[in-house]
Amino acid sequence: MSIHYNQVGYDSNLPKRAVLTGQGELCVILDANGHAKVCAPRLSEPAYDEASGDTVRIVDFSSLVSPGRYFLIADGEKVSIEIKARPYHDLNNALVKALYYQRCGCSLQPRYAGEFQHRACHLGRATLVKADGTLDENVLIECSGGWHDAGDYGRYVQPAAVAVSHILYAWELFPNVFNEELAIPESGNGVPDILNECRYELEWLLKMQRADGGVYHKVTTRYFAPFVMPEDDRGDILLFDVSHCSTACFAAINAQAYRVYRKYNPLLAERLLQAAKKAWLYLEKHPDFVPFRNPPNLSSGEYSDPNGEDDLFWAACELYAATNEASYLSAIKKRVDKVDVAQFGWRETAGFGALCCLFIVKDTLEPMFLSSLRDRFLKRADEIVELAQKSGYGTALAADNYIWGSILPILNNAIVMICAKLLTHLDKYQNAAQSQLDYLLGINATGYSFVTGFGEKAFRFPHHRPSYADGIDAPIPGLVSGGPNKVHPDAAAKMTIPPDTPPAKFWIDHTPTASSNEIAIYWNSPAVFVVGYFDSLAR
Ligand code: G3I
Ligand code: 9MR
Ligand code: ZN
Repeated sequence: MSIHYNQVGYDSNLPKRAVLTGQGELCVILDANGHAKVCAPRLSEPAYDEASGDTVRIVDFSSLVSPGRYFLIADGEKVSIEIKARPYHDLNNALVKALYYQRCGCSLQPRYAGEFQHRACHLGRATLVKADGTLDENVLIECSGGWHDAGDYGRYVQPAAVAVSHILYAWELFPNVFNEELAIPESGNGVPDILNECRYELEWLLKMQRADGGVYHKVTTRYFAPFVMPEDDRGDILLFDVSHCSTACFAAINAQAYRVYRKYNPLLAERLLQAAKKAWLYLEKHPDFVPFRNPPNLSSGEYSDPNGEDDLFWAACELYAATNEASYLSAIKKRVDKVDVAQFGWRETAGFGALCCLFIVKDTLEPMFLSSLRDRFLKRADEIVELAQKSGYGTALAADNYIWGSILPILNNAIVMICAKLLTHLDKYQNAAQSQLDYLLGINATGYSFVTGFGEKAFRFPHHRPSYADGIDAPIPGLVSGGPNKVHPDAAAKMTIPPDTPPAKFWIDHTPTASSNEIAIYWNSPAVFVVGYFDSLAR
């Protein structure tokens, strides 16, 4: 396939491009009947794309603005493209609704889940595992609820906190696009469904806090479950020790959620804030940093994080925003120079703290502090724009950085550029961010749309247990693939993808390959931010 295009559609008012791997011979755009030539697209000079090994040409048809279906033809190939007034709205809703399908500890009713209904899962109490891998039967807690993390059925605190934060920041910065009901059990209760859905995760997170404020790292079975429905995963439910980073991320997300939910539910908001403060106090009492490690012979996701300063920075920012207390401000200042302010991942989280300073509490910060943070943030954004410009496909990822979940750094970088655009109003940031949206929706070297159910050639075989085990052909819709991963291929990827495959193509739409085709809540959530932003531009 030679034409790589945005399979979900193009916004009438935004720049429009496709990428060709052929010569671009006889490149035209025809009307829906395939007769009249509606525009002669502009073709760029060929450029070599290191990550894919492709030589590519960019087709620019930004001048085409009338909504409708068209055919893009080049090199003897023909694809159907669509220009719309509001192309990303349904996608945006589906990305949030996908989290409903990840709910644990409740049944998914046909009314909300349709054919993807299933019975309640993982309801048992969780027993604490000690560092040596033996069980501590004295600690048995009720911690049902929350979202399954990914294609597996584990529930992990840091990924959860980060996923909710991407979504709550999307809500805080572009509230107008999240106003529709999503057909979830809480719909119609007077609270926007995006917040109803996040509350499901937040209520579980609250259960993960110990009485002294520390927060357990995760709750999972001993090993990853076989490919069965969640209610058929009957392994013992285990709770893993309190960890430093989980406690800090918990403090951060609860303080942010306090701010967001205050208006809708003051009692919930107060619980969230108290929990956040308690977690912070715990960290003050236990300042020694120890990264979490899986106990021996237990193999669910480790999510080991070697550094807690970024998470403490984030927590301090959100707590400062919630309370305006000077002690949190000094905790921010103590760390701000040590963290990468452009990171929004499960491991590095300082970007959320930066957003809190730059957008939420900017008026209460000293101008010097604020302008230096802003400069650092914009410098990172400029580096990312440059990275995207080096790529033939416009992708903001270096060729050697196609890691496990490469969609995360790509969407992470889109978030940075979107925020830079909000800060400066410069189009260069938005245009480069749009190339990452295009990447997600088909302008990538694989030619697939990385969202299930969205796009002519959307991926269909996620490493996702329910999508496999439910007996329905189609995968659950609105799920985001981790994307190409040449750095850490698993056995299934090694068996099915030739070793000399370039990084940006090191992906296969094949259920067994966890290392490249799994889905995860924290891959959907940055997509909610990015797609939400572009949806907010629609007129
Ligand atoms: O820490 C090292 C670093 O020192 C080294 O330089 C670098 C080399 O590339 O690797 C770093 O560690 C990597 C780590 O991610 C942090 O980026 C690991 O090798 C890499 O295997 C690891 O991938 C993680 C993967 O789990 C395997 O543990 C992904 O980030 C993470 O998203 C993924 O998460 C899984 C959960 O475990 C279970 N649930 C599903 C979820 C999604 O696949
Ligand atoms: O299915 C598991 C997936 O959800 C995890 O993200 C991944 C993390 O390493 O592991 C997968 O489980 C595999 C296990 O690690 C090794 N044996 C094969 C399992 C299924 O692919
Ligand atoms: Zn479950």
